[in-house]
Amino acid sequence: MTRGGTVNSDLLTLDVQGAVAHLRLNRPDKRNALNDPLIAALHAQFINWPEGVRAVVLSGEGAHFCAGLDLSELTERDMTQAVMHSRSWHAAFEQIQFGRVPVVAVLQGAVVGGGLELAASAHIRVAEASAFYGLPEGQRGIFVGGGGSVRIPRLIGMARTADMMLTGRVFDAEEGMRVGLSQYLVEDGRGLDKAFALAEKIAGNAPLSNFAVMHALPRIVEMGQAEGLFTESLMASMASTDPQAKARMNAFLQGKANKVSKA
Ligand code: 1HE
Repeated sequence: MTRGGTVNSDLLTLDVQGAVAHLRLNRPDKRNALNDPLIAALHAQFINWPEGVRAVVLSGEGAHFCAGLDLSELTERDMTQAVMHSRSWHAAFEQIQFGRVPVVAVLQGAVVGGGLELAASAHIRVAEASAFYGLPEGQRGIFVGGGGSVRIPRLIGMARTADMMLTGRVFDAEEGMRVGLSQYLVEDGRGLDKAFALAEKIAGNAPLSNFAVMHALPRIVEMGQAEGLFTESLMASMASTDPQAKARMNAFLQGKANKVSKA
């Protein structure tokens, strides 16, 4: 399935520019709905980044980020196949959240159902003004199965998630930004520029610092205070004794590194 760190699939398009990889869902005629081959391709890609990749921009081709589960597949499964299907999404999205490199998602148009579950697996979400968020599973007679019940309440709280699922409430881009579905909101057509600017910054960090944010922070958040503080000390000692940390701190002390500024 993979060759030279690149998944060979028509459903995904990959461009690598230096340290930043751009991965696009490439099923615009079906609004980037997620069928089994697309989930498998995502899974394979997120465990196979070319060596130099340090950050990923994930976007959807066309006017919509992703219309969620490919509903045409739903009728074909019995209960055993259905639970395995959900587990295959979990495995793929786990690789996005807890993989090797941070992921910046660009959201436009529909970010619904499994599309929102996919977006919630990324580390940073940049929404364009056209973005809207929904969990239509209730209307379709199903339940989230791609990690939505775990990740979405952690972004926006259980009550808002339940409201979306029970009533079909749709948040527009402004509301989504306010409640925490995106960290950035930009004009239509500006999402990729913003995401690449953020990804370049992320790619410039020490790899061990990015590792700590991706792998230690979300686990510490789930711990009790005593365990969290202890784990933080271990992670901090690993990061601060890495040669990258020493070099970067010396660069600052010699006036060769950026100051903290709002720009
Ligand atoms: C699809 C899908 C899909 C579009 N599965 N084929 N997701 C949903 O319930 C969302 C369903 N989709 C929509 O509400 C709308 O399509 C959109 C708001 C996303 C876009 O609307 P629009 O007017 O731009 O496009 P369209 O005309 O509705 O769709 C274009 C084509 O894409 C059409 O196919 P065509 O062959 O007639 O051209 C649609 O059938 C097709 N299409 N969305 C299959 N989702 C792990 S559990 C996760 C559970 C879920 O994700 S539930 C939520 C499912």
